[in-house]
Amino acid sequence: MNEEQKSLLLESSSRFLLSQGVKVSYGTAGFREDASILSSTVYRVGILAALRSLKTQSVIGVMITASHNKFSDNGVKIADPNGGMLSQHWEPFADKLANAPSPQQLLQLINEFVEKERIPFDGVRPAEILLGRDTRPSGEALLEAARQGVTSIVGAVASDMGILTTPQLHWMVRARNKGIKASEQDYFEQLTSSFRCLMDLIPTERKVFDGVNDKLVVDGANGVGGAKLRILHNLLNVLDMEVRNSSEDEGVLNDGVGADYVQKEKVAPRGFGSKDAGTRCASLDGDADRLVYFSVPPESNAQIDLVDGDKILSLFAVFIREQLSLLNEKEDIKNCGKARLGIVQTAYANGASTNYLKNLDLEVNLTPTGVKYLHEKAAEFDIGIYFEANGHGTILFSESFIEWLEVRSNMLSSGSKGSEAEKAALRLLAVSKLINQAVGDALSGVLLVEVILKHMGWSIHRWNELYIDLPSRQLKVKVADRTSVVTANAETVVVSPPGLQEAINAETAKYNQGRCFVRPSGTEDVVRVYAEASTQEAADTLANGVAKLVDQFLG
Ligand code: 16G
Ligand code: MG
Repeated sequence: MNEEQKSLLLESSSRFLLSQGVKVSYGTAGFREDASILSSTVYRVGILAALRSLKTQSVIGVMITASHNKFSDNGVKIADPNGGMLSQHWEPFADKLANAPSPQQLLQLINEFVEKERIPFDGVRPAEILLGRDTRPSGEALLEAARQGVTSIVGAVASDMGILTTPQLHWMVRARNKGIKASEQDYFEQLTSSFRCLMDLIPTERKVFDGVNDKLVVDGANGVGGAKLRILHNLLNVLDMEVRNSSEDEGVLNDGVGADYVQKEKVAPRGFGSKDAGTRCASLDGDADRLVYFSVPPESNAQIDLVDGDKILSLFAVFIREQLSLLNEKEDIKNCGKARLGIVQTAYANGASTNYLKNLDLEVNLTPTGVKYLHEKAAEFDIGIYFEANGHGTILFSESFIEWLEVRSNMLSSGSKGSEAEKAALRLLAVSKLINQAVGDALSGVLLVEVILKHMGWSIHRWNELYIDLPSRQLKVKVADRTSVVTANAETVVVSPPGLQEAINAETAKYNQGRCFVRPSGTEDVVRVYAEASTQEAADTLANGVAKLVDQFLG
């Protein structure tokens, strides 16, 4: 770094001093705190993004959002060149940068890192960053802090992409780096055209819907996803869809609404009730990277029927598998019909879903919690489907498989009459365009679920009956130091403190179909307990028993 660069960093960082006593942590997917203390963090993430852009010679994204957290919080997520989460290799630097106590120490840290990583400061390709934010009022000032961080690197350019969902920004970063059109309009265009393509490919005999189950009502968490979904709905003009709880409506972001609330509490969000009994409903989280479905039972006060990420995954798996077997029927393309399909879940996946998928002869892999782990694993397959039970997930297609599908589908569009195999190739290609390849995206998820249900001729109830969830319970335990819990084997086993896993095993063995694990949260100062058993009462008692053990070992 030359002197001009050093003095620019010193000068701008003196405007974003770290508040006394504040310690922030990168966590699972970026920094998240009360918005009032975040400006120095976001400014520094701006610097980090610019350095990452120089290092990778690619466009990087910075998204200001705190997802499903309360209204007064905010946060920042970083999108890497492929649209995925920031490389884990850079996370420790992110932590150090965010907590550097003074401008001098910040400069020293950057200087050392730049040398260690050999980040080119030759000005050949200046850093380029796309900035986005959700609808939180604190977002505007924080976006400005990010912009100032970016522009404290000489020559770096920050483009404000406006109010977006998190997956839209990730999509744009990926598209920009692939050299394809990357505006919000292009995003909508790609989603609508691939959705229409899938609708047109629904077998004629299945095109008769019963009308009763056709309507979809979506809870937008009072956030950005609701507003964007309304735009998509208007553009499509074919879905019977109502969006409630959008940022344009009254109501507080994530307050008694949204996918996180619906999935964890198993209750209907605000604005939904017995009037919606039997209707197919869906819920997005605050930044629209999670999606769950549900239906409201006729009796008021009853729990909803939750159709969570595991069931969305199962629906996608059934559909993809059907298309692959259609491809397989044709002798000359057998090899590609045998494309490697992989499923990726976490330990939170309901045991009944994992059994169901294994019974379909699918390869099921477990990874630790957090999109970066699931995504990485799913990318190993020709088609990798990953989902967390909380509704975050997507379907990844390998470049080589997409190329192969393109060859098949070109043959079809150039006039040959479509065989079942060729239609299956076209469907898979359309899915690869509809479903976000960068990160889980509730908007593209809704469209894919809707068209698959129509393709199958299934109601939400038929879909929900693919398997019956085992009763489960999640609890959180406040402990002095959550980092003293260390896990292995995709968080299914505690290795430290010693003796805790043996105690959990002994407790779990008392229950029919019992399964239980504990892990430190990556986003909150707690240890989480998950328990599953053959009855709700048993799952509750098991979870409570293990929570007590955690307390004893760590309290
Ligand atoms: C973050 C993760 C999500 C994970 C959750 C777990 C991303 C984009 N988001 O929200 O995937 O399920 O953390 O939270 O990776 P926890 O560690 O507090 O249980
Ligand atoms: Mg989210």
